Amino acid sequence: LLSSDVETLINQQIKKEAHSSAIYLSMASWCNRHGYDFSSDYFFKQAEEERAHQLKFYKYILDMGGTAISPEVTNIKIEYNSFREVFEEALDQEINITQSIKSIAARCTKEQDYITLEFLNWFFREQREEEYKARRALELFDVIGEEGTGKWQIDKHVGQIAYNS
Ligand code: OFO
Repeated sequence: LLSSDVETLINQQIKKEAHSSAIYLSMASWCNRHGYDFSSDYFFKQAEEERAHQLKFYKYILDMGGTAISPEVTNIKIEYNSFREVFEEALDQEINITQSIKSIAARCTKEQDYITLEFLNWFFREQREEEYKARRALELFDVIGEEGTGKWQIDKHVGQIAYNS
């Protein structure tokens, strides 16, 4: 059984994952509208992954006899100032999510909730991968450069980002 504090934190996390998914969908739209089709596909995929994270937390609460709450997601922005800004915000988003999962783990450690801690390990591995991909995408802006056909090259390389652990 989950303590009410842990259950609340996980329900908040469900909302954050749903929010992440919606942000990525919006990024996919922006990239597509500006001709960055590989990046658009990349963000579509990220949106699906966040949805999967949301459901994983959701089912965990139910498996543990708690009440999973279907979140309301609002305030998703539509416009970005630049191609680079999209990726800067994607990296910030991942770092925030990692921090948020760490806070759940800190609470679980205090309560000796080893079952939830073990469940969270999957997410820590996932966040390592997610942060890597977001950081790698942003690095492309510096290593390739945005001048000339740079943005076109960056977009193409975003389509090839893979994580090898
Ligand atoms: Fe759900 O991990 Fe990314 O944000």
